[in-house]
Amino acid sequence: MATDAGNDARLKALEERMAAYNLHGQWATTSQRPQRVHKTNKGVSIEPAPAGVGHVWEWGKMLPFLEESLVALTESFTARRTLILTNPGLPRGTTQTLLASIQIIGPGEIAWAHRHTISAFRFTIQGGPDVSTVVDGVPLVMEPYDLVLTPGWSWHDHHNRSEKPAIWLDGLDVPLMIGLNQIFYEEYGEAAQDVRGEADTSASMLRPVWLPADAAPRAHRYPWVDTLARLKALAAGPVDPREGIVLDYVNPVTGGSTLRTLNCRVHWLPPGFEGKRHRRTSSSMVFVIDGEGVVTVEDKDLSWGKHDSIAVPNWSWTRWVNRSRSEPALLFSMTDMPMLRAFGLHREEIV
Ligand code: 1HN
Repeated sequence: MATDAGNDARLKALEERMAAYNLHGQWATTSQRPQRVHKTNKGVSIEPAPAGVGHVWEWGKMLPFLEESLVALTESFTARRTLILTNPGLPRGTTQTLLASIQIIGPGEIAWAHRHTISAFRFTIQGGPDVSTVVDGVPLVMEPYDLVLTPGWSWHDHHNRSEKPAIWLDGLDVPLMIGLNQIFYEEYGEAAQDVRGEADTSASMLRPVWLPADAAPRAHRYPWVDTLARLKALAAGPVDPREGIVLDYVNPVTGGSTLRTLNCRVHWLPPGFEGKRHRRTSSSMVFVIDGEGVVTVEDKDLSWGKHDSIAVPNWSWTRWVNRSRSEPALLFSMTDMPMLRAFGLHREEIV
């Protein structure tokens, strides 16, 4: 902005008097946002800079912490014994909108019933027929790699009736809810809910008439046997050049994204797969079900292996490679695409 010296003094005096009245000229604001400013021949052009960095949490390093937390925090009661994957480039959260954590509960333990406006899911790592989450009275079994939804404001308590610790990945929209200042939280008042429904997943397709048609997505379980069978059936077919064979976990009630704010996907990278470089305005967190490879995030090559967790920030150039020449790699991911799509903000570039 061009001003002469005389006007400068006048403008400065005006700004000071305005500031005393809680007013600030837009011309004088400096951005606190992570952003990249480009000067083109037409003028200034701004794009977001990725918030946080690409990062891998290795399973082999995480497991000892988890096991020690089981001894150090003998009972979790109303809290959760869950280790939050905090992005080294952010004050909180795994990405700017998503939070992932790894939770462990001991044999015979209950993580007490509560509900919150935060939407969440559990992706089982170590589970079985005697591990479950009760969601709004409906018990959902957690076999390895089953996905279980705990939609915003649904009551949920976790149970381990097996002989060994149960472990799963929690995925939640915590940073977004904090940013919007929309956190409501309530304890049930008892450790566990009464079981009201059948474990049958079709229960989530039967909606009580007193709930509005667009009621929040209900309790639901996606058994891994079904997911794997679907992946295998499609494995010989066409492959997405960025991420191999990709399946969305569709919400059975809305037909839309897995939860209102976040989406879950499963990916099959064929042996030797070398994905195309791409970037999206959404951010994601990826959990390695099986396999090994490299993901390049911006200018960093990050190696990953079985059960590692990976943060991929928004608008960062990303490239997936399956290092094995003989085995596919299987990835589970969550993204904040539904939040962005709701406001028409989802963009993507591929090279
Ligand atoms: C939470 O309520 C659970 O219900 C898990 O199991 C992880 C991380 C942050 C905030 C609340 C749960 C969580 C959480």
